Amino acid sequence: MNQPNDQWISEDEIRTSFSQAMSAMYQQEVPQYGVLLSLVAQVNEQVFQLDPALEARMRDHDELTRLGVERHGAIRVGTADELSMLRQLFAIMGMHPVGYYDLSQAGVPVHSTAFRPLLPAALKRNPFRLFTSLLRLELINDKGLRQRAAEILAARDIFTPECRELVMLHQQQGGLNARQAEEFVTQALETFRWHQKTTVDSETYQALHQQHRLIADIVCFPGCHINHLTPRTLDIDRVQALMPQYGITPKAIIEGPPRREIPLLLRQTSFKALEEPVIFSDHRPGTHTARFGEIEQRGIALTPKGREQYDRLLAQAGSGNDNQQHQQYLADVFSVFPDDEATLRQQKFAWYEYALTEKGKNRAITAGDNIKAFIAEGCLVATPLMYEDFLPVSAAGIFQSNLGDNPQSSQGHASRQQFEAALGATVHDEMALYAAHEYASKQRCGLC
Ligand code: OOG
Ligand code: NI
Repeated sequence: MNQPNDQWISEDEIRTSFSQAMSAMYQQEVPQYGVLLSLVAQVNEQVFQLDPALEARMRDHDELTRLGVERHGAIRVGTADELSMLRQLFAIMGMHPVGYYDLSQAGVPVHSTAFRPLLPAALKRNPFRLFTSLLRLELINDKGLRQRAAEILAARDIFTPECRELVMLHQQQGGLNARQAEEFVTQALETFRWHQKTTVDSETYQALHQQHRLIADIVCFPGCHINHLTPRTLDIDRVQALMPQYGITPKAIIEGPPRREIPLLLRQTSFKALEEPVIFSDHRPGTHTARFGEIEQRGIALTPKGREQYDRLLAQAGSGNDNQQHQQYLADVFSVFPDDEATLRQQKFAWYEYALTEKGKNRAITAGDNIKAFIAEGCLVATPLMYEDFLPVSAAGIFQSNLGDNPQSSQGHASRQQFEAALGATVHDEMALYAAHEYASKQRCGLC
């Protein structure tokens, strides 16, 4: 068993350096991402100007630190070995696989998880997450092409030798010192860098591209380039409306729930993927379209009961032709969903963190005491938990908005077992994490 060692750099620090390095690299690679970052920062500032109480509340709950650094990204890998190596690499930064997302239902030949911090303290420091998808080669129906793709993938190593060594070193000694941690960030970043040169000739690229655009994206390059990074806004409707003024064309509709008094789960929108020049291995020039930008607005985490209702209402609302119409449909359908903190809590639709006030600390509280009464008396406060995960229907919408105008299909069914076998670990259940957070807070208050 490895002992903690005070010369080791903490997971939180390594994750923060890595997320910063990734953001700097992506700003250079995709300048529109930099524009989006400043637009989001500007709108967040305006939101605080209009609603100083929100800023004060976020400051009180130590939520401002994460807002400034918060982003998620997405990557796609081709093999089980790549996925399991990523798991080991992200573990060094305190990022672990949470949730299983089956995208094959939506015609996208991948299944996914999100690597993210698990515990409240780490999430507060920096909640950096990476939505990570694994190609499902078995969904390529042309046998010859499937074989070819497998061979191409088997021949590449998306990790530098130094990165592999540092991951092993970490496993042996139980941590990384400052110099090693810095080198680790530099080496790990290489896996996610964009490469203009493909590993395949133009004919192979075309054949894979024709099968599915995503397959070409995953198979034909020497690394697993980061395909977007997403800052968190406090007003997604405003950013969506302002994007064109900043030379950015947003996708038609905002995914997820409608605008609410108490923001729910996750709302997302993206800008279209760029057409970028590439050079095939036979020296022919071409283009590849994969990398884009996205913004998100995060809200309250729902319990299984609340989530079931969300999924039902979302399916009922369907999809409008344009964003305005779509948001109107959603707002109408979601009018039956509670929209105040107390009702969401009392009906057990959402997760909360409980804390005693000064007054509450002087009271004897026992398990089974009435939470509602304590809150009313000013002895207890309940703060909603933020949703830290993703939504499969929204993710499918984001994938599809970047797959061009002719949707390609691929039939499949969820295969969580197969995904976990490739990952070399089981994925954490996100609901269990929220439940544990709520339970621990109740325990601290003496409520259970
Ligand atoms: C991932 C798309 C999903 C999200 O925010 O839901 C996603 C991808 O395009 O690789 O990032
Ligand atoms: Ni995303």
